[in-house]
Amino acid sequence: MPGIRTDYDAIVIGAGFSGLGMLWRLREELGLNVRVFERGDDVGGTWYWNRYPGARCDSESYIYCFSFSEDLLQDWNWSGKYPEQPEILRYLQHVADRFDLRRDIQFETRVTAAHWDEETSCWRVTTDDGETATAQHLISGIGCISTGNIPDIPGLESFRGAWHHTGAWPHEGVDFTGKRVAVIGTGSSGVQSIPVIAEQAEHLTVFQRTAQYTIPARHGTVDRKFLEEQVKPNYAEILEKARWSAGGIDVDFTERLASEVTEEERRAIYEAGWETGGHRFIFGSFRDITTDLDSNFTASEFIRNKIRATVKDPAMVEKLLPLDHPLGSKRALIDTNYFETYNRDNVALVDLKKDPIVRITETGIDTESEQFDFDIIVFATGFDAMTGSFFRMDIRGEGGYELKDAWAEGPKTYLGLQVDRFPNFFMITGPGSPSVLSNMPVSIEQHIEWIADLIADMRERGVDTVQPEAKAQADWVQHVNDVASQTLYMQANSWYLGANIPGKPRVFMPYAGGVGPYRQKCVEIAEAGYTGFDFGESAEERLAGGG
Ligand code: N01
Repeated sequence: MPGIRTDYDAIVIGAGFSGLGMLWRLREELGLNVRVFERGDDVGGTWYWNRYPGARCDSESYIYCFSFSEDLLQDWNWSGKYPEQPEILRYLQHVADRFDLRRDIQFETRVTAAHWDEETSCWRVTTDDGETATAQHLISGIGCISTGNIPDIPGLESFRGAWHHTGAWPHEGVDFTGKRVAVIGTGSSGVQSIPVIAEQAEHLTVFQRTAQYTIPARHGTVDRKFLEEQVKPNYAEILEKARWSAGGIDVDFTERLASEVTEEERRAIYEAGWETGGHRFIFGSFRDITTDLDSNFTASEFIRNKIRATVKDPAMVEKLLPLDHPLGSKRALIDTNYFETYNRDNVALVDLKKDPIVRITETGIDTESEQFDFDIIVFATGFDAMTGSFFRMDIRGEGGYELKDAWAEGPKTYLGLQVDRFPNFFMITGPGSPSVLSNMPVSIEQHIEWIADLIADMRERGVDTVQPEAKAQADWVQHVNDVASQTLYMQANSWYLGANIPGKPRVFMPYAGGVGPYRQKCVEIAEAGYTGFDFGESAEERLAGGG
């Protein structure tokens, strides 16, 4: 083994899906000494923080899981068709307990800095308790969507009521009974929480900047028969199919084109998709919805007609109709009673494009034309996604090069896994990987396995360091852009592009080439001896060179 003396072989940041899986693999498969730092007081990551009402995942539960243990797959039983936040958190707690992971996790500890020490070829990690620890490898499991975006609206500090961001929800919950509530934002978190809050609050006012397409989730209890007869006996095949699919799920995308069928047939297909619900509405109806604007229009218009048919007040309908971006160019949404909620007497909707927020006052929110009084304001305003959580830490690579500077024009990575001049620093679901465009656990596990294999390979060869070659990284960044430019994603202001954060460079951050093709590239690169990666000298080479 290389002669590096460190406190740990690897330090992992975060104890969500990524951190837990990485810890298990490095410790149990490679026998490494690993430390995980987690800022929360328990495991769970996203599912620890996002406890807002209605929070659930929109991957179906049987596929939202770790695959590293067949026993775990067989033993765990989800109760909902889609897994709900409390249950996902219980699942991750169960994993932590079952595999005895907690003993290597230091909770309530935030990593504030990580500096590469060239002398000793290791990472020196500082935490908010002022301690430092060293490790040969530093692995980020901080998630892509974990730094909340609270818009800089003047006056928030003067508000005398309570306010909460969906991504940092109080553990004791929020009682909306008898309260006048504002929800700002209508992305995934807003669309999930608005119907639930409306049922409890005395009055709810939704502040909407962009009208959304959303499809009924048709959520319910899990189909036990399907689970017992079709999923459990075939888990290995199901997961293998998901690994090589476009989105990390085990369903076949249709090959049918919207232009190939008559209008009547098209409507019938959309109707059937609407009844089935969930994302199948998109990938089960026509292949070209997400690539061809004319085909996309047929699906968009179908949804607009559903809004017109569902919402009774024509003035409300006008505000709710998404007209300024194609379906699927922002994160696709699925919901339970979202549009129906706007038929309730206790719900109002403000169109911020016509009547923007001017300030928050002691008692509520002022828009250009109205004053509103509230007891509680909910910010469902999303996240400084993909890069924000990295920038909260002072990460410095070779020669003190700061990650903030390396990414000043937008994130630059090789495969979303590593950054040039940041040796032995790995990212699970980093920018430039398919992560957020996929069923996350499948993408997370692919990264975990790939990183662990690379570290094992380095140890076998007695190599101390690895980082991407500048050219390989530049080519990958170009490829990520080229692929994105062929999609409809470029036609909306979304957090994929950093458009939700004022001043953030407008760069499409995830890799839109699909989970399976991405996996294939990663496999080929590894099999060819890690093309595009630059390895430091092996111990043998150093000895031969007299070093
Ligand atoms: O955040 P978002 P999110 N003034 O950025 C609006 C995952 N997730 O927390 O569209 C007024 O999507 C903003 O408006 P606009 C999932 O990947 C998954 O909902 O930018 N409004 C938008 O309406 C998801 O995509 C699940 O014009 C402002 C909203 O706030 C990601 O997390 C559940 C504003 C933010 O929407 C983020 O979702 C939840 C401002 N200054 C989350 N700034 C599931 O799996 C922003 N907005 C189901």
